[in-house]
Amino acid sequence: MNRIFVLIVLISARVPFAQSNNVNYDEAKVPVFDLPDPLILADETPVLSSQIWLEKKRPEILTYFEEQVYGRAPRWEHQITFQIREQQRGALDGTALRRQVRIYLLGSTSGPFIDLLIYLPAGLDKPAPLFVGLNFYGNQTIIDDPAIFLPESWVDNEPEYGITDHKATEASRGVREYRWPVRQILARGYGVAAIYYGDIDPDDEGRFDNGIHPWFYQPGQTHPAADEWGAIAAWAWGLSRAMDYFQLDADIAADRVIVMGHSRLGKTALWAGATDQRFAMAISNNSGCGGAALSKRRFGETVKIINTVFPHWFCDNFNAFNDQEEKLEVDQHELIALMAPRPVYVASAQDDLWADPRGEFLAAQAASPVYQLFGLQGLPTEEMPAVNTPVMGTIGYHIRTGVHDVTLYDWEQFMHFADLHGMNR
Ligand code: GTR
Repeated sequence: MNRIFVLIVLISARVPFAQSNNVNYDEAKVPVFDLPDPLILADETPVLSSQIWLEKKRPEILTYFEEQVYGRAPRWEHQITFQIREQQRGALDGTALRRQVRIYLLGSTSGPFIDLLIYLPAGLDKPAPLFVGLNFYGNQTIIDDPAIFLPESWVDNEPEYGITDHKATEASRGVREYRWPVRQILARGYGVAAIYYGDIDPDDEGRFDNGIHPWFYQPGQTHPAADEWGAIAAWAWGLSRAMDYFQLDADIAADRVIVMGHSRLGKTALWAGATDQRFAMAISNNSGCGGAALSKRRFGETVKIINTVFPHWFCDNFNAFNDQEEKLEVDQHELIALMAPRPVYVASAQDDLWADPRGEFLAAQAASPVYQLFGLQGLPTEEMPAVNTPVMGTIGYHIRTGVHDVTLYDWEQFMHFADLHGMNR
């Protein structure tokens, strides 16, 4: 009863925020703000080389994001174990090798696990590069393949997919196929790996008594400390555990794993790329506030809104910046810069003003000086490009027509960008 009440309050909390006049969609009302310079150390010494960036500035920025924004993930001291539950050569009408792996996160079958679904191009004579991404409703949603195991963890209700009691359903097979063009990706020589994000931490608002967090609590602890991981950091950590597996699978080119995510999972993809340099490339699709969009612009979704509606996504310290973005010592261009010198792609959608497309572009642009330190071109444009006109340096960006979503157009750019950077060599 209580839980239902809390849920209703939280759901209705989204409506006034989204429709409130307080949400700024007017460029003229963007406050004047100073972006932190990624090439100046906290003690004001300039960062003059890629070596100083890597040794001093990068850790400084990463630590700030860890302690004030996403929360620190615990150190990983367990031996990962994995079990190949199923595999089939000739899956998807002969075009794929399908492998389903259960990763035991604490190394024991009695502990928590995540289920990893992998498709690799059939008949490859060398390890395959791959795109890995989290999904919202289970691995079975990304393609209509009856062999995919349904998740066993909590799933958000979605009556349209037949999910009404927080359990994944047969009816949800393939319902998100339009976001995951698996066959096209395979035809381009890339693999696809999927994880249901709720296997790592269910996205049920405000709760920290389920998912991975409790496994790391100190005796008596019931909630992460103010600088400890929220849900986004946990999801990113889960992606790293998949990366642990990729390094052990001889069919996968572990040096060319591309982490991709949409929306809250786009925020997660960027954080995964920042915290785990084994990811060769990161792609943020419509990630917005707390992802690729600059917080200090206060355009569309703001720090206060996101912390109020999704109190479990970031660490508690992040609340100190509600309506006080000017106090942040970093901004999201520096999250993007944490990818350097690895390629990173930011995708916006024209009608997705909530995610602040212009703020996403400006962040990608403001990350460029860090790439230049490495002798690389960051984002090769001064001006925000026209819609459906991607720009690709070592940082790539496009804004496409349409709404908050992942489309085939987006994927075509991601694959092209990956090709440009030799991911499929
Ligand atoms: C929205 C949220 C965004 C974005 C999106 C999603 O409600 O305000 O930050 O993450 O959800 O993940 O679908």
